[in-house]
Amino acid sequence: MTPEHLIPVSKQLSRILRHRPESVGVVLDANGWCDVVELIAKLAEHGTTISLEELEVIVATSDKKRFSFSPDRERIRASQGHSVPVDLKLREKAPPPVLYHGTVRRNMQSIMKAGLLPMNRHHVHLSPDVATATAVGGRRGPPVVLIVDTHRMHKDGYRFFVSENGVWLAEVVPAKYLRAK
Ligand code: HQG
Repeated sequence: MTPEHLIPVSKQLSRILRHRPESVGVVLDANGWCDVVELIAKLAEHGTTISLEELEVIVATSDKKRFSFSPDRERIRASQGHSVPVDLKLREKAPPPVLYHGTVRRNMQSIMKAGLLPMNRHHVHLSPDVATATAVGGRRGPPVVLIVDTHRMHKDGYRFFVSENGVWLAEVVPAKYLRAK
């Protein structure tokens, strides 16, 4: 678990590395990587003082392994969840027979009509089990869990990807593959 005092920094890192690098003046390369030294310097300029050791603690303890270092440890990136255009070189993989998606009731009418769409992110995020989907949906209110017939989707030619931190991703999920749990 990420130490309590580093959680706000971890959330700020998610925001910077997935959505708003320009908010602190860092640049992500085509694959989403950001120079570690530059990141620490820019964070300091914007009022967040963090050491390399603390950054390493955040990366190592993030419950969902949200971030990773490059092999030479000179760069850092978010493993998934981006809204900025980056190519994560995701691995395409055959999915398990079912996956789950956690959402909230107010989205249901639109989802059952249009299917699951990536909205602001690059992909639709799917969970491997009901507990995870319940937690994802629960971020926004009383959760509703959908069962995705990934077996049939895959057979019908839809592609699935897994991020470095084990999140299942799809480009879309048409409504006919969804049913409420
Ligand atoms: C909904 C967190 C209306 C969708 C989580 C969701 C996850 C639609 C919202 C990860 C829709 C998008 C991703 C449609 C989809 N009509 N609503 N047609 N299609 N939606 O945050 O899956 O902690 O982009 O149901 O744990 O909630 O940030 O996706 O409610 O793993 O690492 O539109 O983010 O991880 O919301 O969450 P999001 P998500 P982190």
